[in-house]
Amino acid sequence: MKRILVTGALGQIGAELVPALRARHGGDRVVATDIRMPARDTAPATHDGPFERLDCTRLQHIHEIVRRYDVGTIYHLAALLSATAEERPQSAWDINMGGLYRILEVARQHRCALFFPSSIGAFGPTTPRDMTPQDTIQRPTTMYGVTKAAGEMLCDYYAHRFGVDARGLRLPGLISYAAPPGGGTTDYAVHIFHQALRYRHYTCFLKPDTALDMMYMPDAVRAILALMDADPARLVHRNAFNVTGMSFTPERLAAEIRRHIPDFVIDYAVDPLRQSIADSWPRAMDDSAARAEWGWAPRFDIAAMTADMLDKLRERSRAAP
Ligand code: AKB
Repeated sequence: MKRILVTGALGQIGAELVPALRARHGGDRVVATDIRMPARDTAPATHDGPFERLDCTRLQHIHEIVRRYDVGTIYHLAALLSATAEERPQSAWDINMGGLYRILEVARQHRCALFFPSSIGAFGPTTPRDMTPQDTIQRPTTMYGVTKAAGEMLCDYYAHRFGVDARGLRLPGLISYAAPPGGGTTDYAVHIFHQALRYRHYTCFLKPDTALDMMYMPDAVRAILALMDADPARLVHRNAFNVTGMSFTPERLAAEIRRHIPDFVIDYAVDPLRQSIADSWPRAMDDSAARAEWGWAPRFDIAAMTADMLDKLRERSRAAP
């Protein structure tokens, strides 16, 4: 059996996708890579299987790793997130677009299947924000969104023109306990849990009534695996499927946390950059294409996610030395 390559393996998705892939296929069959070296003893991506340092803008190095490990499927997670991409738009273009283009070229030449995570960021202020359709207006106003919308089209192009089995999801904001997100607009929905447990207080960078589409990471990992397992004959879209788990505002999430930590307090210091990005994104997407074409259904709503996040973070802090 050919091996699986994961780029950006030390990031928020990789930290949970790599262990899930290793549990399914065996540790040595999943090659975790990242531009960073892992901090000693802390990164699950480096346990039970190979880890390689990889800069996805270096074409020859990607070829070399794919050849050396006999890779058949690539999960390309390496990217800058929305707020960082807005601060460093030129680097975001090089990393997000340049990286994807090189990965697609390697996939074409080595006949690899590819997973590409797009995002709610691929939409913009002229897109319907509620029940955002699968096929609709895409005029993003951020560099992150430009790279995600163009990335979706590039994946479709490689699928139709060269027969690369490129599949992908439009992921909402992801909430997870295993690894922190970095540089995103939806990151508040992770930071709030850490601060609630530690200080009973969180200062949010978005306005209290900013509704955004969100998903708990176990659902995201299930969605990625289910899409990659799906029968290609049933896939009408193949790439850039809307998937959603829940939609909430900061004040709604704070109220849910208060059901477990009654003295938790939230206040607000709005960051204009991240607020303007959030205001251009969907509040809730219509994921009926994913449901119909490959059987997608989320398991976690805001109540189940909040209870599980708090349990898991408490367990981790008890286990910490
Ligand atoms: C971000 O906030 O940039 C990401 C995303 C929604 O794509 N979490």
